[in-house]
Amino acid sequence: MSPSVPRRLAAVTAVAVAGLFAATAPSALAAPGTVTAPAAVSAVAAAPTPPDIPVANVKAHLAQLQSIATANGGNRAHGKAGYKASIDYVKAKLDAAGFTTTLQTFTSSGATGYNLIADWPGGDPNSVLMSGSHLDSVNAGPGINDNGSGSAAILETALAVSRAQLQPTKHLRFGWWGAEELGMIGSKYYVNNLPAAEKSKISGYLNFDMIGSPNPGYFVYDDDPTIEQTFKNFYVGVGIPTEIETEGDGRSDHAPFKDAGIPVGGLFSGADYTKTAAQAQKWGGTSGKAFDACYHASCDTSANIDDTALDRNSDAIAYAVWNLGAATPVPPGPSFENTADVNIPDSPGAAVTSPITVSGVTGNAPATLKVDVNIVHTYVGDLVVDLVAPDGSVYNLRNRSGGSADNIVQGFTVNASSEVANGVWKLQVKDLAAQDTGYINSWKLTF
Ligand code: DTR
Ligand code: CA
Ligand code: ZN
Ligand code: ZN
Repeated sequence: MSPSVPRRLAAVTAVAVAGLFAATAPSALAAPGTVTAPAAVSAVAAAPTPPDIPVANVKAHLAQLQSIATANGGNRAHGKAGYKASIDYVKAKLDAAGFTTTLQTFTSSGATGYNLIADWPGGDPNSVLMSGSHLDSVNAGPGINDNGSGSAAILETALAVSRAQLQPTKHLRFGWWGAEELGMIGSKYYVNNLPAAEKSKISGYLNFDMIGSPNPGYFVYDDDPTIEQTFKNFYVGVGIPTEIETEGDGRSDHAPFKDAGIPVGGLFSGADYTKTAAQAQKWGGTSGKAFDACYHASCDTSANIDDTALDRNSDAIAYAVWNLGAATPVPPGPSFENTADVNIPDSPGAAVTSPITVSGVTGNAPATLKVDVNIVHTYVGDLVVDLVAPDGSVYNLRNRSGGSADNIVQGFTVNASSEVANGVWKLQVKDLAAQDTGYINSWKLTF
């Protein structure tokens, strides 16, 4: 039976080796509200390389939002003058840059709310990559980190798209949501009022809510694996370790999109949770202190921003928009393969293993570790197939399933985020029923 080492209840999902984003069905956004005619967009070759987003530009937008709050009772909350002034500021920048903007109105708590949707002309209208942030603050303060930071970063990314006259394969759309602090009212209104045919065109939604926290962490949403991998690839590239954002499910504007079956992802630098000593060790900052001690407070002002985190996350947003918007999706992380044949002794033989030595991967394995298995064997119902981590933890991939079918050629996604990546991983196979034999042909790990 199964080996003596502890068996983890593995979050293992057997997946076909699928495409990155499903192609989806035709035509442009049909959102309600007034539409401002776009400036003409000249056909210029798209810049394949993601740009560096000038953090000074992002901070200039934050300074404007701060001024707006100061001039309007100290906040930019739903239903208040400061929010509408914030929307007007962002819209003016986008109109001037050639975006097609739509102001969507809704009512919540007896006040008019506003969503701003901006479409970059061109790209495949059947495959829309959307980025969004809520623009409203709480009543208590100006909301510069929560969520001026996300709003300013995607605004500057949109302006960078215009500066580059980018011509991505996908159609790019950006959204600034109202009344998130009241319970994601604006984003829910947008998704709920999007016809089903329009929803199915959105190949991915990227959410950015608090990305400049003064005591920052670097968290990546663990939702769509491709989007998650894209952000992780960026941070591997700049040598910053990341963690999975675990408490964000349902807590920001990606939730309505996820509930509608749209692939989602995003970045987060932390709110009122406390930074641990281990996190301070890898990210700097102060352990035992909140990532953002001014969360939902009057002190969430222009001074409540870590410029480095804002800069890195803004660049990560551009990296994701350029790569996920491109025809060729972002390549997965590093992979390691063993193609040596290993015979599987017929029952009651011992389990056999095929080793892969992983090196050069920073930190832990991902929650979406890809395991591709190729086993030549008649009657695969005989077989128990496990992934064994370097510390001996066992993740069951198959347990005598498949009956009389022959051969296993299958991809699995394993949540191996608690395992150190580097070390010797093993594919372990045991034949538990007499007759029918075979061998491990090859297997591969992709991080
Ligand atoms: N609810 C958001 C802040 C927030 C708290 N946890 C997460 C996780 C992921 C994104 C955002 C958040 C707000 O107060 O706007
Ligand atoms: Ca930058
Ligand atoms: Zn908030
Ligand atoms: Zn927020």
